[in-house]
Amino acid sequence: MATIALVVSTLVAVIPDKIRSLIEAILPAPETCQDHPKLKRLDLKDLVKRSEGGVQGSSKLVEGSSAGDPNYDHEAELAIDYRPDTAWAPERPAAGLPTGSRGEWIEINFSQPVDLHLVCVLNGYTRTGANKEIYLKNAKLRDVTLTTGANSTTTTLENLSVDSRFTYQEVNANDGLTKLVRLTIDDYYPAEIDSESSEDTCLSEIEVWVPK
Ligand SMILES: [Ca+2]
Repeated sequence: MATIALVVSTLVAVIPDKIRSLIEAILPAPETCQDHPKLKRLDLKDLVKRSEGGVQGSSKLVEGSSAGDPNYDHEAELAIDYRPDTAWAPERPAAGLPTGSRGEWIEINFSQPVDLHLVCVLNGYTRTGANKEIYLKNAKLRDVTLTTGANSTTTTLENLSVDSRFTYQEVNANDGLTKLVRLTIDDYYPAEIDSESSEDTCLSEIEVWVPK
């Protein structure tokens, strides 16, 4: 399939513009986090604000006593606030229990079914400037299960380098109407720099895309 797509795209590149636009109009539109001419991103933050949707996590990390500060209080809403520098993270495992966040989840519920076509994530704790090291000091999602109603699909996310950390990644999803999108952490990439936050598995953003 990839070979056919390559041949078609090569042919499209060398033919006149008018014919090319006709061919592009009948080809299926790409549905990726970077190229989505026929899809739009649902404004999850606004849905939550209007009580037409809700987001929750299986747990949340609270560092110290700074409840309410997004640098320390990692609630699920921080994964839908369009800010790469804020992240949801489940609570740290209790001392003596296995390290990691396996089985923890973040879930988005809608009051009306949405026509799901694409789910994208900004993985890890994506900070800028001098704080970019924080990306390496926290764990990232590796294997995830996306559940929509009765359906579920699995994806292994890439372990992006610190320089590529702002790249959104696609999560495999079954297309179709759903009132639920749940992302469960099956496994994680450990932090690359040892620190007190090494056991925190972070998700900076999750997006849901539907037809325009
Ligand atoms: Ca965020």
